[in-house]
Amino acid sequence: MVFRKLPGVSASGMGLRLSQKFVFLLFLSGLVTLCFGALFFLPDSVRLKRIFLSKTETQPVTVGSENDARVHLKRPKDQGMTSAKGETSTKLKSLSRKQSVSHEATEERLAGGRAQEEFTLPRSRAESASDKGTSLDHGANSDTVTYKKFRRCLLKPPLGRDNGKPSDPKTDERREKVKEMMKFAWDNYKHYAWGKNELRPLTRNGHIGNMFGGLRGASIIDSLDTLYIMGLKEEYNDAKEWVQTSLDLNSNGEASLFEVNIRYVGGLLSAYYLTGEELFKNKAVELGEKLLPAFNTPTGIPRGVINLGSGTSWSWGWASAGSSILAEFGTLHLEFVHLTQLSGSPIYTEKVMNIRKLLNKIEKPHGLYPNFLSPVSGNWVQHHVSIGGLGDSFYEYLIKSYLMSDKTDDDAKKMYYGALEAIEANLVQKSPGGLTYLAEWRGGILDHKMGHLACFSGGMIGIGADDGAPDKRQHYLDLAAEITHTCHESYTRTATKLGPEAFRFDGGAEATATRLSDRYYILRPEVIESYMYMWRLTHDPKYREWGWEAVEALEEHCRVESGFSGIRDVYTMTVSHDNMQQSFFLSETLKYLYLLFSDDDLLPLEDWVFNTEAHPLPVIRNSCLRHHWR
Ligand code: DMJ
Repeated sequence: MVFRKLPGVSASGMGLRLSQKFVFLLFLSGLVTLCFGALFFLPDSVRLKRIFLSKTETQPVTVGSENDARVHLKRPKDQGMTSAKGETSTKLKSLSRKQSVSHEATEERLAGGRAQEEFTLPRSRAESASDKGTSLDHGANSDTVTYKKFRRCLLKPPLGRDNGKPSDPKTDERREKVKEMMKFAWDNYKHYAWGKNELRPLTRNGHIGNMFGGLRGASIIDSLDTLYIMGLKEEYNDAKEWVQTSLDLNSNGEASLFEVNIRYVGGLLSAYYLTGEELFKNKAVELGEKLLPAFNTPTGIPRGVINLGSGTSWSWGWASAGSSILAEFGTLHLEFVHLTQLSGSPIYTEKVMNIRKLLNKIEKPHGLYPNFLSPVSGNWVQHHVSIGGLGDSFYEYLIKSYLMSDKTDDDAKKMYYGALEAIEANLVQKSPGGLTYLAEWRGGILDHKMGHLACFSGGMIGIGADDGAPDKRQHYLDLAAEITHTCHESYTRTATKLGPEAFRFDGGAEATATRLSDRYYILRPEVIESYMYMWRLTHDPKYREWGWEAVEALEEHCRVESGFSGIRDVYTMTVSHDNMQQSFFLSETLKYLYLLFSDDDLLPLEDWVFNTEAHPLPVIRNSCLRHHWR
């Protein structure tokens, strides 16, 4: 290399000065890099960090971006089957949720994210404004779980390798059919009932109802995640835009605490966790705050109804002696724990832990949890026990709290298996025809009736089987399969091949409705929900076949010109429609069907727990969130 000679400086002297300068510059740039790198180790609350790094934190995250590229996709080769008892017993496909989290980029990971990238809307002014509009300071608490951290602590990409597309063409065709049903239900809602809570498909108008305290758009909030996982991009974007511009949380009406929580809070939370859109998180937390006054009772057990504007709360008029309902106050845990995660405020978790504590302490008749409890005295009001309506999702949230806590919530685990033992000892029955069912219990007297709502329990007992006592695991899986079989029987014994609201096992009846008032079907998901879980757990093809029977029946009897409708009598072929497309049809029934015909890597059960309205919420891996991430 030739240096041009400067006056008065020898070539060797110039070389020395240059190398000194070079070393100095090197040192300086090293120092700058170190300082900048150190920012990542500061807590989120430090101002300097927010100034330098806040932009990347608040961008909607798209799969395949640098945020996700580090999530390692470790596809478990099907984990060992636990030994089957005999030919008739169902085999358990073990679901280990304890895999380690690794963070390398893989091609599979990137492939899994393509669809999501295309979903991301440009951030509009309305959204940016709304991001700033909530009363809680989401960025100010160092415990706040950022979206990046959360994504890095998942074991697998949420949408799988190829959005869960099954390799088998027949299954894929069935999945496409379900997607078409969703689009049809959505398009009609959009056309005739946009912004209202539900579609009335016969009269082609909207229904508002009185469950949501003046909140609107229940079908929109309930559909966000379903549209998203199905890849219905335009529809998802319309739904998101409606949330941005029209979801008004400042309503002043009387709402069911339970319904607002499972549909609105749950729907917004899962939309946030799937997409990373801050808008959904902020709306969820803003709404969560409005629900808090319902807990202002002498025991902290919330009342069932709350005025979202004034915060006044009271019990349902039909609930005896001003009591609160087990399935209502017992179905808040999953959402409220996530509200604490996202807001950094412990209050949500404190509220639901207080409910848990009281229920754990109180004396239980035969180990059972009655459906009515006084929020004033903290005592049971009546001894009616049911795994169907009034009780159902309380049990569901116990096992799901345990799973969602990355299997660290031992109280929930103990309470769930304790309750299950009591249910087995007191409610599980075998009919003369050999069908296993769950009766209801009234102060020690059995009512041999099982509601459609109770059919979720096949799935619940199935997902809890693996964590039961080692000698009980296969038994629980068999019990789950038997209950799911009974619920399927209740469908096969009707003219329409759809199941009644309640069926009985007395007076010669076997899984059949004996009263006129129990013969209706309102597009409920519970039976299909159990097919989906049992499919994931066993891969027995009969569950997909049963799901397909339901699709055909829905198409034949519930599809009308402008949407889907419930029917008044499942036992007659000349159906009478009830003129209501329930929002849970879009959120649950069609989502579970879609998952049933998808590969297991679409919303893998190792990472996701579904709330009782089928909104997926991620497992919280505290050790990963706390320690591993910078
Ligand atoms: C849904 O809103 C939820 O599944 C709830 O837990 C029970 N009822 C409906 C569906 O049937």
